[in-house]
Order: sequence, then structure tokens, then C-alpha cells
Amino acid sequence: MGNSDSSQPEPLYKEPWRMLSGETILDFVKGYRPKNSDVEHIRILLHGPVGAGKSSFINSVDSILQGHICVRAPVDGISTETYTQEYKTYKISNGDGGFYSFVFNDTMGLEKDFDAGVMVEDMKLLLGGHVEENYKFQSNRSVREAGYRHNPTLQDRVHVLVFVVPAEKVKLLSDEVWKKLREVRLEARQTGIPQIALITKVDECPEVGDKIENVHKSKNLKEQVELVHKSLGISPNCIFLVKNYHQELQLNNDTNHLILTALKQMLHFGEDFLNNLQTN
Ligand SMILES: Nc1nc2c(ncn2[C@@H]2O[C@H](COP(=O)(O)OP(=O)(O)O)[C@@H](O)[C@H]2O)c(=O)[nH]1
Ligand SMILES: [Mg+2]
Repeated sequence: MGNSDSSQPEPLYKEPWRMLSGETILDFVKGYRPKNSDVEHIRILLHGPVGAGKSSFINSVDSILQGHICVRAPVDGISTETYTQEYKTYKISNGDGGFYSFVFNDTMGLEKDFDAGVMVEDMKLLLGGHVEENYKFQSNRSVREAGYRHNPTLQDRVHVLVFVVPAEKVKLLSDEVWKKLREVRLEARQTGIPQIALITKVDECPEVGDKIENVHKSKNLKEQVELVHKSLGISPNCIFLVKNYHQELQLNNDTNHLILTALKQMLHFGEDFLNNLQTN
């Protein structure tokens, strides 16, 4: 009866350890406008190792909002080095000639060998809006030498920082990588930028697979949330589990709900950040 091997601990809790709200989030996301009239949109910076699923997350949000699968941000299927080396803002079309009121920026990966990834110093400049659009990151060159924006507007600045880590990697990240991530987080905290973490690729956990309803019953994923919480200091309720659209041809309600739950929190946090600035 599926329980013949009693030496294997049961990978799922009977009841979910986190309940997501059953509300429809899509209308909120589509209708969202920042109250602060100095900005047109919330700027969300996705930061994490190469191959974490940053570009796929942008594509997944795009897909949900368009109502069909979209692949605009290049996904690193073959080479993990050739793509996403430019600082680029992704806007999402509202199908009416305009754009939704949030944008994504995707950074190059943060790798153990820092020559090949974004450096912490450059991340600080990104957060403050000091990096020109289309700036090409190069390992032997600092943003300060080229592509430095001296007078960033509030719109140029990052309003929400999102750490992206794939589920299968959370337990394997080296102390060195956690340290770099913490440094970036500290910088964000000092400037009041709210932070969220996304654990992607939850479908690669065997206890989940294509059973997305198992995500919040998984003992393994609960431990991963706790590990990210301990290692980065991000509150567990700001750590979200998602599966991106990467090979499927159709949208799925459960997958959408995970992604939209995370996105909604990003918009709330961005909104809070902008409103707190006004009152300071
Ligand atoms: N199984 C699975 N694969 C994913 C998921 N998200 C991304 N991928 C795959 O992981 C690889 C790297 O994704 P990508 O979005 O390019 O990562 P990035 O380097 O952080 O931008 C690609 O082959 C994606 O198809 C996910 O949620 N589940
Ligand atoms: Mg990418």
C-alpha cells in the first residue's frame, strides 16, 4: 500500500505547513498602480546563481498575464554563460499598447568564481539605480568605469530585491555564496529596500514532481525555507516556492497561483517602500 519500505521517512506532511489564500490575484496584479506619482512602475531586481530560473520567472509572469506561454527573456538552456550579461529592464505588455506597473531586472548569476558573476560592489550600484540600461557586465571591469549613472531617479532605483535559488541547490550553496548574498542583503536593508526569496524548480523535488499541490506539504521544501531563513535572515513568510513554466505548452492554475502569490508580495513590498520614502 505504498508504505512497504518503512525505513524511508514519509516525505510529505499530511496537512500543508503553509496555506495560500484562495483569492484571485490576477486582477490585483493587472490593476496595480503605484500610489507614488514619481514612479510609473515598481522595479524588481532578481538576483541569484546562473540557472536559478530568473529569466524563466520573468517569462512565467509574462505568460500568466498574456494568458499563454511566452519566452521573451532568453533562458539558459544550453550555455549558462552567454545570456543575461546585460542589465536589461523587462516590461510586460498589457495588450493595450501599454505596460503593467512593474518591471523586472535580471542580473548575471552569482557564482563561486566571482570573476564570472556580478560582484557585490556592482550589486550595490544596481540597487541604487546607478547602472545604465543595457550595460554589459564584464568580469574585469567595474560599473564605475563604464555605464555608471550619476544621478539616478527614484524610478531608476530598485524597489524590491528578490533572491532566486533553485530548490535542488539550496542545501548545496557554499558558505562563500551565502556570505556574498548576505552582503547584498545587508546593503538592501541599509537602504530600506525590501527583500524576498524565491525557491524555484520545486517540481524537481521527487515528492512534488508534477503534483504542485504537494509543494506546501513537502518536508524537504519546508527545511529549505528554514535554511534560507537562517542563512539570509529573510522571514519565512517572505520566502516563496515556485515552479516556472519551462517546458509546458499550457498554463496551469496551481502553478499560476504560486507565481502570483510571490508576485503580489513583491508589489506590496515595493508599494510600501515607495510610500515609506514619501513619509520620511
Ligand atoms: N524543472 C524546472 N526547470 C526550470 C524551472 N525554472 C527554470 N528552469 C530551467 O532551468 C534552466 C535555467 O533557467 P533560467 O531561467 O535561464 O535561469 P537564470 O540563469 O536564473 O535566468 C533552464 O533550462 C530552464 O528551463 C522550474 O521551475 N522547474
Ligand atoms: Mg537568465
